[in-house]
Amino acid sequence: MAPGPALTWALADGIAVVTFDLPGEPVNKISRAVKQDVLATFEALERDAQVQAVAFFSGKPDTFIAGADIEEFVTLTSAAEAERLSADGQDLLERVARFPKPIAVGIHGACLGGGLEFALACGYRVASDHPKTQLGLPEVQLGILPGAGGCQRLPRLIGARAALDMILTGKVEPAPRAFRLGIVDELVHPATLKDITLAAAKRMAGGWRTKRRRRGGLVAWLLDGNPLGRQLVFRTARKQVRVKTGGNYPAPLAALEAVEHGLKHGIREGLKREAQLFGQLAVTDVSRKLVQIFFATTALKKDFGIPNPPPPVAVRRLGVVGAGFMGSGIAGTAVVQAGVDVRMKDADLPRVAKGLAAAREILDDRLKRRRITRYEHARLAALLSGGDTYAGFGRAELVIEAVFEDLQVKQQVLGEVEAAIPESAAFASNTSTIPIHRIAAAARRPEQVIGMHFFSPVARMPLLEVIPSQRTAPGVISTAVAFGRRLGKTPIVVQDSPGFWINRILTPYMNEAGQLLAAGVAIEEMDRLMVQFGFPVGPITLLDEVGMDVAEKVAGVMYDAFGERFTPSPAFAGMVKSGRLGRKTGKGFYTYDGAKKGGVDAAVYELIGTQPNGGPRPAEIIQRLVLVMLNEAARAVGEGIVRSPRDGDIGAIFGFGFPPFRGGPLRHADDLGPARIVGELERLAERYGARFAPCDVLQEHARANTKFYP
Ligand code: T1G
Repeated sequence: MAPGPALTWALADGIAVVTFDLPGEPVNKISRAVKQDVLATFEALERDAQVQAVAFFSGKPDTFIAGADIEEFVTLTSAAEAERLSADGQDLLERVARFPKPIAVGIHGACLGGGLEFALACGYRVASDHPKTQLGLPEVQLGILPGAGGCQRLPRLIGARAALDMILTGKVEPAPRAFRLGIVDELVHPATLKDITLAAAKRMAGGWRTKRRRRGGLVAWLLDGNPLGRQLVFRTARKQVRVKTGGNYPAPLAALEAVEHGLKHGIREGLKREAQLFGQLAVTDVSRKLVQIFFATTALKKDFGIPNPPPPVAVRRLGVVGAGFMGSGIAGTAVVQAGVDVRMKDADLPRVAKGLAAAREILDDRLKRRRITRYEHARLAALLSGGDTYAGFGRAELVIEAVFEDLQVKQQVLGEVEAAIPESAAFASNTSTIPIHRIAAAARRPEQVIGMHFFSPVARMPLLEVIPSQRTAPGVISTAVAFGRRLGKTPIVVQDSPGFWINRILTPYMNEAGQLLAAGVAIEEMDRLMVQFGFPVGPITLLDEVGMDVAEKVAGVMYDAFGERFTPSPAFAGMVKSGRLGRKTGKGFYTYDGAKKGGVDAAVYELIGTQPNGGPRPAEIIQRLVLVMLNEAARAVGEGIVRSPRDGDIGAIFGFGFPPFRGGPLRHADDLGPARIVGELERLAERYGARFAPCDVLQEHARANTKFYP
């Protein structure tokens, strides 16, 4: 079988230097064709007597191997076919693991899924100490499990606990941590990766083999090293997974079973069970949805939201006005993610100092979690500065304001910033509701004004709404989108309309939560039901996190803009008056002891004038909350608030945690079926009012039997 084009090799002093470089593809991925190629190449290497050992590298600049070709999953039609795909992958890597000549692998860039499984099948792993070199088995994030031996080889290499920690979360480890865990044998400077890997192959050709010691000392021996200890590990992990997934994501439990089965019954039985479980998972609707989200997010990585986007301006200095919770979050994230110079400004120095300290906490947290070194921490901290004047703004390419959510205040800041920055610089508002054209109405250079709406906490929330006004220059749009990506965010470009996308669809949901409270639904019951539905937290907890004052402000702006349909719930009014703003004031609907959240504060029922005596049945509670959101989402799509259902769904998932396994509000609407939704909404409208009246878009889909996704 002639070797395919993806793998090439050359002999160097008895070492076959193999390079994997998939032609025409930005990343290396293992498709059926590549598997054939690998098999043919290894046959040739085995046959060639001059080959004493193999050194394996990627020819790609930033990726080693990104895993199996995810596009092949989409075509799978049965669990049996998927099981076959997994078993084929296992057979290939079994061939590599049993190859009669030693294999050393040099890893630079992303080494994920089947890519790491390949490396685990090799005899020696060298990794470059570079931010791009990341290792992990992220399969559960695609609703599947590591199906090419990863559930067998990783636990045997680093112990059950450390392996489960990676496999059950799908988290990706930077190279230094992968070295500390024992996944890679050597961590080297990128420039020396090739030589050191070749040297290792040479040593192995001479019979040398590395001695790997089990890490973690006595605890590791007690827990990982014997069946009893492992039983405890699996029991604990199973409990944690059930709580975390809420039973909505079958992959982590299946992966746990594949690991446990293999450690109990041996690698052969483990591989069989692994392939079986992979087969079952790969054809589930959950996996299909998560794979759709993967491709949507990778497509969004290249999409600037406008046709023919001009090249973005590279932001080297960022100005941030407003050193409060959002401003300091933006400043800290900009320094740690993009490494840009950040100048903060607020009304007085004590506020600036507080903001700088909060921004530095984001760096401290990265240091504590060993994501950056002490040296990097010091270097990045030096990029942060601030004052109570606009000194230093003269060199900024971009300024983001995060001041009080008030039009006049924002217009005043805009005027001050325009006077301090170069004409070519852009001004972005972090407003969450106020239309950008209204803020820009006071601008001298309205074409340089745009909205960049971050979500709290900024360092953790992945979504960024980029909102151009009609007058915003295309170059400012691409600059905002590109800068958002450098902050590690997924930007979606949305229309300049009150509440943009996220608050447009979230506000009716929050108002309905207020209506249900007033109808006697208990706070913890409502939150429990929506967590069960798949949200990370329920609507009432979310209100406490966001802050009742912010929620009230948003609800007011939305009511002014859209009228009766957005009537704020009377239940919430008393909260702000009584100073119960939520977590930030230590009391809201729930009690808080410092950062620790307590139970519901029963006193709020009296405050909002209701008693938790039941209200509608659970199914109707969920239905009212979800359908009022889907209805508004459909209406907003009809108005072009988002450019595609894809952007809308990714926005809702990344913006406020709409359940990923449901694919987002618009995919979920497609699954429920527009006709059924219209019927239910009409029933709810009759009973509870016009806010449930089905929108034209849904009625049209119902009439034409069409969906958001063709
Ligand atoms: N399969 C198919 N296409 C892939 C791919 C993959 N594994 N990885 C990337 N792409 C495409 C992507 O869609 C995009 O396409 C282009 O490559 C560049 O990607 C048996 C079964 C590697 C960190 O989950 O995390 O192995 O838009 O824009 O920002 O156990 O891509 O150009 O047409 O994202 O530099 C497990 C997925 C698979 C890793 C690079 N692997 N990939 O990020 O580029 S399951 C993963 C990533 C598995 C085994 C199982 C990232 C990246 P297009 P990009 P990037």
